[in-house]
Amino acid sequence: MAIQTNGSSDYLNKIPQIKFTKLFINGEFVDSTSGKTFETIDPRTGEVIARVAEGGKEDVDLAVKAARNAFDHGPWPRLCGTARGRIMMKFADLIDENVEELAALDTIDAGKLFSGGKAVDIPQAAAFLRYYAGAADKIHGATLKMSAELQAYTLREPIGVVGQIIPWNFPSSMFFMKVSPALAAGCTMVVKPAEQTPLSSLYYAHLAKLAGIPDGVINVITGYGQSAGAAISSHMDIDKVSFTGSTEVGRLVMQAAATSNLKVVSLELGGKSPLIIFDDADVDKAADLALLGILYNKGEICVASSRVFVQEGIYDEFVKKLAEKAKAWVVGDPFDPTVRQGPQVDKKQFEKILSYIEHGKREGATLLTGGKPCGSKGYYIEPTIFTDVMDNMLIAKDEIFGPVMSLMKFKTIDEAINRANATRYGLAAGIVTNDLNVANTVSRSIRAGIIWINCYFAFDKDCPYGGYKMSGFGRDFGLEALDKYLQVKSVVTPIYNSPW
Ligand code: TXE
Repeated sequence: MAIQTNGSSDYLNKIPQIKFTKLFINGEFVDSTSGKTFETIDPRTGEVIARVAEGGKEDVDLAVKAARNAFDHGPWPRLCGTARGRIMMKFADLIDENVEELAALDTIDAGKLFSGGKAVDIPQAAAFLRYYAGAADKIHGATLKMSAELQAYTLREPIGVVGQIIPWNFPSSMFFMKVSPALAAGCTMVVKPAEQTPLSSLYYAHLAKLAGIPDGVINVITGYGQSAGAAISSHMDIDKVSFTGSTEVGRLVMQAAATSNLKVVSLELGGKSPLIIFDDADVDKAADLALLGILYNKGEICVASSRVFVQEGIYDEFVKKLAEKAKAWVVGDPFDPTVRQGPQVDKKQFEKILSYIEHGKREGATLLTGGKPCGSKGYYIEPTIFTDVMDNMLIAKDEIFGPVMSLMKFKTIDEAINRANATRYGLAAGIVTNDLNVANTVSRSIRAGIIWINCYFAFDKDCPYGGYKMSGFGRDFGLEALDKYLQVKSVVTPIYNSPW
């Protein structure tokens, strides 16, 4: 399969100048203490885009010191919620003014579709800020009538200095999914973007300053996970760490939190989400949904529907439709508006996906479509669908995080539920049926944080999602995410005539 470019050089106009490559500490862009830098690579070509400051433990220490000072002595946690909200709204407006440039940064850094960045990721980043800005002045405690002698009220206070460790698949949405509720709560923070995608985070640091976020409230440390990331999760002066990434690293983050200062942890980890399609489904629509569920963002999404279960009555027809649609799916330069799938984020991820494909072939699954890289440069992979997949094959068990679907046939509703639940993960699930009883039964029976009925990836900032089982704990989105950055203090007082 060849990759598509629209043949014109229009996209060259979209390639942004790289303006920010240094660490952002206490409101200033600074070099790393060691002076080290690392390369960030364009996955469309494998070429270097820029060198970015490589933050290490010393830099995390400086950032935490700034965040601690801003929390203990600065205005941010002490401002009334309305004032915090107003500054957050300004921050969102600045994002709106720079949508194209920000989308282009994520395209060259992560291989994400430029059209998707403009229409979804960047507007969503601003939408997160506005949603939580609106909540900033509605953070209330409760009044408790305790006994004849005592009464109490509760205060919901910001948790303190937060470490935010971010993955590379949604550099902009993830940044604001984490930063927005923390800002609304009145926290200060040290953000570590993934080493593959540091560019937009640094741009957001610049916009935060322009918006009037006080120095020290948002610090951005670019660098590697084993050094900068580990320094955050083991830091003695960070009160909470919020992590999104692999289950393996999630475990390390939790261990580091336990052996340092027992900081509060929330984890959003991997998934192997099932999409269950019943006999009464519209086959054409169901095939579209299944394809979107695995190919959106080139399969680099934690809730990808990587296991598709199809009921036996429509299985053959479904397979035929799916193959036709997958073959027509356009892979190519993510700046090209007709392309639906860009390159995988980096060489490591590209090779990991290809090795799972080889494993699938060796395990005896049948390749329906794809199975190979495409193009002569960059990290592009064909939309790949395996049939004849058994539940115990590695491709059906592990998170591949790429455009690779495992397709399986089932007979009964109970079988579908049992097989869908036979995974260590529990992030999301999809159900396609017009039968309300089936939809309700299955959605109650699946152990996952979000269930989509007759839709997929139907996210909204107001609708919480997160993991069951080894997909982590804590919820992103909605007011549940705000709670992660707050803690409750009870204030107890005797009442008149009390023996106290
Ligand atoms: O993730 P890592 P990787 C899954 C997906 C993917 C696999 C590996 O299956 O193929 O993970 O991707 C930081 N202490 N997901 O290796 O390493 C790291 O710098 C503290 C699912 O890129 O988990 C980055 O900022 N931090 C996922 C972040 O953790 C550490 C999104 C994620 O990187 C660290 C991404 C350490 N010891 C990958 N080591 C999702 N749930 O959406 C690394 N990091």
